Amino acid sequence: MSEIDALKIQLESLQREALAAFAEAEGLNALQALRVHYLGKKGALTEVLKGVGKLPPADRPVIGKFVNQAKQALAVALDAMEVELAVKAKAERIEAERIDVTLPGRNRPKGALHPVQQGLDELTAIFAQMGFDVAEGPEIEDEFHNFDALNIPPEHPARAMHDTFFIKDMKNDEGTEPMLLRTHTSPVQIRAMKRFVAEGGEPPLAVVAPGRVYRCDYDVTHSPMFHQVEVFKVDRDVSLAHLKGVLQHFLSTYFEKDVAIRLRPHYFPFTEPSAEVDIGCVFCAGKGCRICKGSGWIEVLGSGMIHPNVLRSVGIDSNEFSGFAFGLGVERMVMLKQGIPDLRLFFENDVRFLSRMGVAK
Ligand code: 2U9
Repeated sequence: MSEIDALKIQLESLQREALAAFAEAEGLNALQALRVHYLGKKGALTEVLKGVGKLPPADRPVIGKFVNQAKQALAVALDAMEVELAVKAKAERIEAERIDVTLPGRNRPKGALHPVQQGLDELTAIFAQMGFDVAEGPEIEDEFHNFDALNIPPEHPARAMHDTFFIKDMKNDEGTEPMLLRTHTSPVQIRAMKRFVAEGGEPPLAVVAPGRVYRCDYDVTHSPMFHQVEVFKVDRDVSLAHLKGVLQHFLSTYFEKDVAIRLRPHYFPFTEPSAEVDIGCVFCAGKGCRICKGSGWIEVLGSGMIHPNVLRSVGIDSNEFSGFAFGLGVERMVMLKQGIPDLRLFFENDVRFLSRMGVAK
């Protein structure tokens, strides 16, 4: 066999082998490796070309043309295969990333205010709607605003009853008063009245004071931190009848029905006369049940006519003006309205409870 025929056969077999390898290439990287292997500078075809040098010069153009045709054929086959593999790779990627747009969306739990905050807002709004100004004040108070100004002098048993958290080694700015965590929101009312008088105001003055209060007390019905809403109105000729009218409107609005109310005489140092206020039991409509202990009535708040000493302590003339005041525990009101059996549920932050109350619905 002539040298040139041997080279031709070698080339044909190389071409067959290459085309078969291209057809079986697994991916674009493998194909690129094959391109280098057959057509690269040190590739198989180049090796064959080296043999051309050994041919007689007359034969060289013939075999040169043959080699170029083989090169061309391999390049075309590689390009075609590359397109095929790229299309396949894209199709696979699309399949892998496929999303079903008809699936329903994932529900994200919705947040909401804590039930106590919802209660505070709801209660405050009722009074704001009736024309009471909303006032807030410091949770760390001095003894004067928390006790003395409210007709609770030192040694008064009411001070002991409040189970106060005193703040060790802390005095007011003047260095004259011990400091404490307020045991009720009444000091906010005192500050509101004092500011009003200092600014030359003349009653009427009507204020609602919502907020957090503290007492060193912890059992089934008491938490060391709880919330109050306190309300007062001062004007000429304010009477118990005004108190009763405001209470009737407030309690019927809050409980969303015509509740019966009754005032029972009581004692508070800051009001005279004082009364505890009951509503007809919202659970048994007055028939008597476990919640109202068979009485048909539930105690909801404390109230009275502001004591002349309290008015005097803020510079309001008690001969000219009178006022009513009342205070309520927010947790208790929310428990009664929502039928919550245990005060501690408010503070445990168990999502099963919170979600029933409007959080994470
Ligand atoms: C001023 C004058 C008088 C507010 C009042 C009560 C009666 C009362 C309790 C209810 C449940 C507190 O949260 S509770 O434990 N409050 O019984 N509060 S009269 O009297 C005031 C307030 C401010 C200047």
